[in-house]
Amino acid sequence: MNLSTTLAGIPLNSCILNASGPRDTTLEELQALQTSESAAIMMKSCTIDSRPGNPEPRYVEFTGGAQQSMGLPNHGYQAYLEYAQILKETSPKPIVASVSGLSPEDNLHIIQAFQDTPVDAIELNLSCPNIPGKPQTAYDLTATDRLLEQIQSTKPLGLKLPPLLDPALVRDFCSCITQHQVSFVTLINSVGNTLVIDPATDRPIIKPKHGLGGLSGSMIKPIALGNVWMFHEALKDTQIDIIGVGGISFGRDVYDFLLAGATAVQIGTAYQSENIPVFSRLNQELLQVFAEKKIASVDTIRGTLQEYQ
Ligand code: RRO
Repeated sequence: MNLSTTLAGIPLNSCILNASGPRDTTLEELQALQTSESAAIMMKSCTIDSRPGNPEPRYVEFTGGAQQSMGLPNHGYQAYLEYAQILKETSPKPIVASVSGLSPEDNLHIIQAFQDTPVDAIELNLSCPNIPGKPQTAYDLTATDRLLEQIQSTKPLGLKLPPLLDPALVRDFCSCITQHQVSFVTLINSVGNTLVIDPATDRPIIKPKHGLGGLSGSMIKPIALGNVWMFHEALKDTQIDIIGVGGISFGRDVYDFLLAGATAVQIGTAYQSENIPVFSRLNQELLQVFAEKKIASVDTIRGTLQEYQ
C-alpha cells in the first residue's frame, strides 16, 4: 500500500503537495517544503517584477474557511529561477513554478524563462481573482485559447483554474485545452469576489477591492469536488491529469478528490493554518483510509466514484 502517483509523467512519492499561495514565497519557506512530506515544491505565483501585494488587512480565517486578497505578493520571476536552482542542488524533489503574469506577453516571457531551469513543471495561473482591473483569464475562453496557442513549453504545462459552475462551461473549456499542449489542470483556485462582513464593525473584513476576495477552506470543498468530477468526465479519454484543491483538511477529503478523478491534491488553507506538519498528518490519515478500505494504490481508485443507477 502506498500513496505514490504520476503527475504529467513526473513520479511523486505521495499524491499530496502544497498549493501555490500559502508559505511558498521566500527561499526559506520553499526549503521548509523541501524537507517536508509535501510530494513536490509548488512555488508562489510570480510576475515579471516583485510585488508587495495588496494593502492589509488582506487575510482572515474564520470557522470553515478563510478569505483573502493577497494581490500576488512575490519576489519576481527571476528570484524563483534562482530559488529553483538552489533547491535542486540539495534534493531531487519535484519543483513546480507558478506563473501569473499581468498580461499575455508577461506570461509568455516568464514561461520561456523557466524552460532552461531545473523546474519539473509549470502551473500557469489563469485565475487570480485579486488584481483590481484584471479579470480572471480563464473566464475568457477566447483569450485563453489565444494565449495557449502561443505557448511553447518543453516542461509539462498545467492550468490553475477558477470554479466553472456548469458542465457546459467545463465542456467548452476542455474542447479548447485539448487542442493545445496542456498536461494537467489544477481545480480550483479560491472562489473569487466573495464578501464577508464583520458584525462588529458592519464593514468588509478585508480592505482591497471593496472588500471582495477569494474564499477558501472546507466551505468550498463541494465546489472544488464538483469541478474535479465534471472535468474528469470531460477529460477521461485524454492524457490530461487533474489536481484537486479546495477545502482539504483531512485524509478523507483527499480520498474524496481521488474518487472524483484527481491524480494528486494540493493543500492551501490547511497548510497556511497548520504549517509543515499538515503534510505528514494528511499522508498518515490517507494511509489509514486506504488500510480500512483495503486499497492498494491511488491508481486503483482514481475516478471510481459510483453514481446511483
Ligand atoms: O495572491 C493572491 O491574491 C492570490 C492568487 Br495569485 C491566486 O491565484 N489566488 C488567490 O486566491 N489569491
